[in-house]
Amino acid sequence: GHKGACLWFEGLSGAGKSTLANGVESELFKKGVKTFSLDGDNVRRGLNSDLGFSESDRIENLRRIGEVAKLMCDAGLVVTAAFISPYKKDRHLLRNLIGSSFFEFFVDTPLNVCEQRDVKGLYKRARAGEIKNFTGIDVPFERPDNPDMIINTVNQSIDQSVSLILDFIWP
Ligand code: GGZ
Repeated sequence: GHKGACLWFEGLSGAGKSTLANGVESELFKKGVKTFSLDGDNVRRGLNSDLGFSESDRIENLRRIGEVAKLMCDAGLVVTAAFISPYKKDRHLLRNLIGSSFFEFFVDTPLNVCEQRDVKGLYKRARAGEIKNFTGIDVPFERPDNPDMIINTVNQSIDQSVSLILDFIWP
């Protein structure tokens, strides 16, 4: 069997984190690798349904996800996690928790591009003041200093990024 790993995708809402995680997951599936994907849709509705978007709730959100990812990793799964993860401190904690099988992919899509895409109309609502504490609008995203890879979704296709990620994990 293969060794577990945690592939962590961070960046703004609408940056393309889930799309990339899904792309990586389907390539791994073809190779017979067992994966599990964690994202807002499956975690914030269940395990973390008591949490919102205040700073302390986000910290707790990521802490719990990290613990779950670690368990799955220990079970030999390749876990993909797609969360904004806006604070440096929490990303450091995750790396310390999970250790050498933690890989950090910064999906570096600029705010103006995410805002133009606005797939879910959330930026529009945040600009209108209907959503408070929206990352990139009225609360910050702290750019990582040293991610394992920076992914450019503007000049590079999803397929190209997915291949680079796979080459990086299994050279
Ligand atoms: C940021 C928000 C907010 C606020 C709801 N700020 O594009 P989406 O919709 O599907 O992804 C975003 C998701 C962010 O949740 P995370 O668990 O990834 O965030 S964190 O890592 O900071 O805990 C967005 C939606 O939830 N959403 N309100 N105020 N994104």
